Amino acid sequence: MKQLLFSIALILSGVVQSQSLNIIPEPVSVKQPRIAASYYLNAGTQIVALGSGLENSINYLNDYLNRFYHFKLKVTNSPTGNNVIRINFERMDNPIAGAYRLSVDDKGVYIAGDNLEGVFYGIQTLIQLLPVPGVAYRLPVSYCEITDYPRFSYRGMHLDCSRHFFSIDFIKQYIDFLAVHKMNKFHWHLTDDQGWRIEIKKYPKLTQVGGWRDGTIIGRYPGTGNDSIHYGGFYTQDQVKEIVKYAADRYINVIPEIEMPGHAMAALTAYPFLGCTKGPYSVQQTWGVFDDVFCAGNDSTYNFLQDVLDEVMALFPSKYIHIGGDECPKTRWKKCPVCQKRMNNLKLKDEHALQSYFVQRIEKYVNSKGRSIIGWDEILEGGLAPNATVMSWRGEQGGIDAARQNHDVIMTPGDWCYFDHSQSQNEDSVTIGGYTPLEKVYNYEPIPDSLTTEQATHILGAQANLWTEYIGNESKAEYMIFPRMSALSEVLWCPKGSRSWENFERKLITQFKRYDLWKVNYSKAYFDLKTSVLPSKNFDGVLWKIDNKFNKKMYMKFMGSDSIWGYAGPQLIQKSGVAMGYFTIDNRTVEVTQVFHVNKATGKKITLTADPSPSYPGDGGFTLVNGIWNEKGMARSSELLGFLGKDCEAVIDLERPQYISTVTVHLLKDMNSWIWPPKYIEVSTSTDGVTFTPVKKSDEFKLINGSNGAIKINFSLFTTRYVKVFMKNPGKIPQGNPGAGYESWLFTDEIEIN
Ligand code: TNX
Repeated sequence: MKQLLFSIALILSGVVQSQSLNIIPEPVSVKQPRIAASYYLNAGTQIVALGSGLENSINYLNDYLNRFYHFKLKVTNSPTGNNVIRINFERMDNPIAGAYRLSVDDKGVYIAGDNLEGVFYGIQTLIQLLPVPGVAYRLPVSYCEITDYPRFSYRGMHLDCSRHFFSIDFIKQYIDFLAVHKMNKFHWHLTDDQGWRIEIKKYPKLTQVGGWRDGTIIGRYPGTGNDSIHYGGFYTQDQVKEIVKYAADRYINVIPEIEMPGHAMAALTAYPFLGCTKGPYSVQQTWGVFDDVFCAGNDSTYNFLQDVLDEVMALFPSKYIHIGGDECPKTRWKKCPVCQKRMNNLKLKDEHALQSYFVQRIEKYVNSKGRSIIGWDEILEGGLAPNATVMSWRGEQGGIDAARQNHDVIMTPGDWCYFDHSQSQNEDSVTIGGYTPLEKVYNYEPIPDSLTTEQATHILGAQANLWTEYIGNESKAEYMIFPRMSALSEVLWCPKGSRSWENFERKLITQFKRYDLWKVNYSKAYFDLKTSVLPSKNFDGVLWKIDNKFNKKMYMKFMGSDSIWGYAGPQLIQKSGVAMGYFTIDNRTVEVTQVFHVNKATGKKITLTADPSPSYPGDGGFTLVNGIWNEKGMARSSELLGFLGKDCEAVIDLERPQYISTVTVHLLKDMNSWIWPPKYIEVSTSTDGVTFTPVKKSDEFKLINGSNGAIKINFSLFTTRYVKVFMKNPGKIPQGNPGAGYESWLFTDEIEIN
């Protein structure tokens, strides 16, 4: 009865906000009739195009229908009957191109765009009104009235084709992914240390030599070896033209990025005269930042880059040319007589000013050809080039600073927009690290609160970056962007404050079916079980808590045993092994496993003398005795405690005197990320927890795998109740290492006592 009343109420309530439609990004306004009804699109539907230049939109619709529903529509100016899609223009005067109106009723479908983009987006919306999965000859389209327009003018996706090379076919597919999400900027990262990917006629060695490397590291940096496989590829100028046209037909602007002055090893390898030391150089087989960069002193560098940019600008009609500007070490410039001479002549105060000179000189050239530069936020250091647009990637601050200096900004802050980060805490494949789940992307707000209304107008939009160090194939690339790209599309399109995560979650179920229809790979992390480890009240083990957001019944088992039981609350774990939890939803089984390493310290009372850094707090001291080793480097930083320039000292109470013979401290070592093992560790013991006697010290750090390692101290068997473990921070990073002169990080994840 209650339900009946509810449905009557719904029928009478008039317009409903898109509660049954599944359009992503959500349109600005959706009205549906009181009583749901549908128009049916079929092979007899005719398209009437009332304006000129509408071929792109019509072709797109027909290609989509043909691919996924196996029929096409006829275009005519003299339709018979009401089975018609009418396409037209209507002035809507939205400041940003792309506004449209769409209505579906008994007279068929009507789409009117404010301009060509608008029509195209109207077609995208119509496509999303079609049933999924495809293959039906009569497609119901719900009656509705939609008015829609974008919030931001820059709605972008980036793809790094240097670290790994992607085929022209995949680039086209990627552009189609943008199109269906009503995105309009494709940032094509074409050059870097690991490969130069764009043919430049005047300098053929850039691709002949710079396009290839003789191997790639295996696994996460620094890697477990090198695969020694000759790897590379490049895009010919004809292929580039093909991509630019393909994108333009979808109202997508391709912005090429030619990296300078850093990330230049591939170019230097091809033409060693471009570097300060003149080589020899090699195309890099590992990831990171390299000291050899374009020489900023020699005019020949600038002449070369201008020649390259001439060819690039001839290929890409884009107003923006991205010139990189990030992560440029000044090591070589400091020693290079030509760079130093230039600094002297120009009275530049330091190498940052030299970088600024470099970027400004290139900007002047690009501007002289009627184009503008975009640079990563490092271009703020040492003085911003006068007309540059800043891409803020090291957080939001670069964007805020640039907007305050009245420069345009594109937001790509790592925490929300780096799609090379993991989206699941149970990620099995290697990623660069970080944790950027779907909901986090969805809740991103590109305009920082601290900007005035006037400054906020400089935020043109945002973009997600797909760096491909650990993305070696198309399927992985799809997995990393989906479904996060769908979330980002709402961030960029929907009016501020109108987004609804609940509504997005509802639409996701259909969106997953669309991905299936397109046959693309995507992450199922949305369904993930949430897990946590908690202290047990009696210090007799740890509790494993699992949760799902769908209120589904969950089950548990221990691997290697046949018994399965219904999960009834946090499970006490008292022995080492692999625990597994799972549930089923929508015919899929979602499972999670956790390896526990139980020892005498596990779950015991622990006190830290000083807190870890607020950036890496873990669960405080408990993290060191929770029975979980961090087996994924920085990728799972919630499992670690980080101390910046500070020592770590922990006291564990074993509750009663116990025999012990080893203490093992699990640690991380990744000098490129400024993470060093402790100078030494020292174990002290006590019977009362007050007076401690030092027992043994050790500095014998052993790498176990990747960046994970440990220091283990062996004793001859003795008894103690309290164990104090002191880890000495190694202090300032020595010269000749990344981050030299800065405080080093000490990272630990477990203290094991046996
Ligand atoms: C930083 S973002 C880089 C890239 C890496 C990326 C990995 C930026 C301007 N530079 O070279 O691929 O981190 O997340």
